[in-house]
Amino acid sequence: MNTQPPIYVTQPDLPPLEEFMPYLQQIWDSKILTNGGPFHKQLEAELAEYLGVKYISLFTNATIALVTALQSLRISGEVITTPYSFVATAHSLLWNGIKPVFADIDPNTMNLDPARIEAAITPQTTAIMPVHCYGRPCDVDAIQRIADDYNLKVIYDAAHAFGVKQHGHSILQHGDLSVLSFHATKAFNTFEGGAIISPDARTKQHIDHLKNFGFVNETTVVATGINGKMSELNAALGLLQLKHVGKAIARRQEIDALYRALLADVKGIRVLTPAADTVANYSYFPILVEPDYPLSRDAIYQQMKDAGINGRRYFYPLISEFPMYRGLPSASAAQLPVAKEISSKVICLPIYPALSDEDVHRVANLIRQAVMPQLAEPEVSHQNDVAAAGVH
Ligand code: T4K
Repeated sequence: MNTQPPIYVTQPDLPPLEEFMPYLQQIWDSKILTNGGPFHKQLEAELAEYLGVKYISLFTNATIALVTALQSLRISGEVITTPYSFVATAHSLLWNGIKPVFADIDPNTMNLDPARIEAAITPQTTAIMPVHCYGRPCDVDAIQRIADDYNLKVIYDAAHAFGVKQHGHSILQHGDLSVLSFHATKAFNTFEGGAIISPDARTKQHIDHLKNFGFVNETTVVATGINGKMSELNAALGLLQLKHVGKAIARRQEIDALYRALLADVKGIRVLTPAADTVANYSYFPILVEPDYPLSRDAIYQQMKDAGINGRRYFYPLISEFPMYRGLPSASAAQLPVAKEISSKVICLPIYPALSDEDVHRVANLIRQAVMPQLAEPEVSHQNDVAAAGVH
């Protein structure tokens, strides 16, 4: 019987509580709790600086931000999106009365395959909603070319892509809008939270009106807005988290490198190649359980669970398999063979700053044991493991 404490796929990173007390004191003194208070303004400014973007609007969560992003661009008709994501991506379309059209993914990036996007365009298509899945950048140039050719908007679900850069620039600068999540399970969390990145001040202003019921002043409402505002409590936490997030991502990177080293020689376990010229945030560590591994994906997943190691099958089932989507013509498995296959092979392993090296070894050992029962551990030191994996 397993007696070790359970490990979860993630655990939120939290700053020392005493560091948060002065922020709480300020909120209690000022009694400004929400509606664009001082912490909200400061977090927008500091995040813009940290992320290398100009215009950011904070939200209560990424789902409301996605719904609002679509509203702000008046998207209607059909939107091409990925089935390989968290269900909020497609739900944001249905909440706007938009028909999702699923296109298949690329087997290496696990993001929308540009060729499949182009093949899915109809006269009703108005936009593309790609996801930077696991924070791995989409093929942003190819997607923009398609959008330009067919006059389509691009709204990136960048829920996983906090701080991700490619070719020296923020990945959030692409498309018409990008949406971040600051949920408890993300690389940067404000308990709940999210944001929209806009390309210009005018778009940001419109989005800021939309997230505040459409008010522009005390008596004027210019749009059918919603309440998507981030509270001062969440914004204050965000300011403090920002001071620690660099260290947290650095620790994630070490864990990523250690997993890579420990799993490199395990037959039947595929680890994703790091994206080229990319600064990653290491928020997920997906592995693919291939047919030459001695156990099925679900069997090893269950063995992990029995041992108290709670990986997650992100993203299984596919969004297109949920009841509100499976009747769509684009949802049939025959049209989405790559997504279907990846979804049947994936397990996201635990990765978060507080995860110890010992626990990483515990996870990797369990996966190794099915292949090499006599040699659970590779005979190299941790230092060498990390060096061999090539920290990227
Ligand atoms: N777009 C994409 C691509 C997304 O991945 C997401 C969210 C969204 C949009 C929407 O963003 P938000 O509206 O949430 O801002 C989790 C998250 O709830 C969800 O935010 C996330 N994606 C998704 C990928 O993962 P679950 O159902 O797996 O969460 P849950 O509660 O099972 O948490 C996973 C593990 O994390 C737990 O086993 C333990 C740990 N945990 C979780 C929470 C919430 C904690 O230790 N503390 C906590 O407070 O969906």
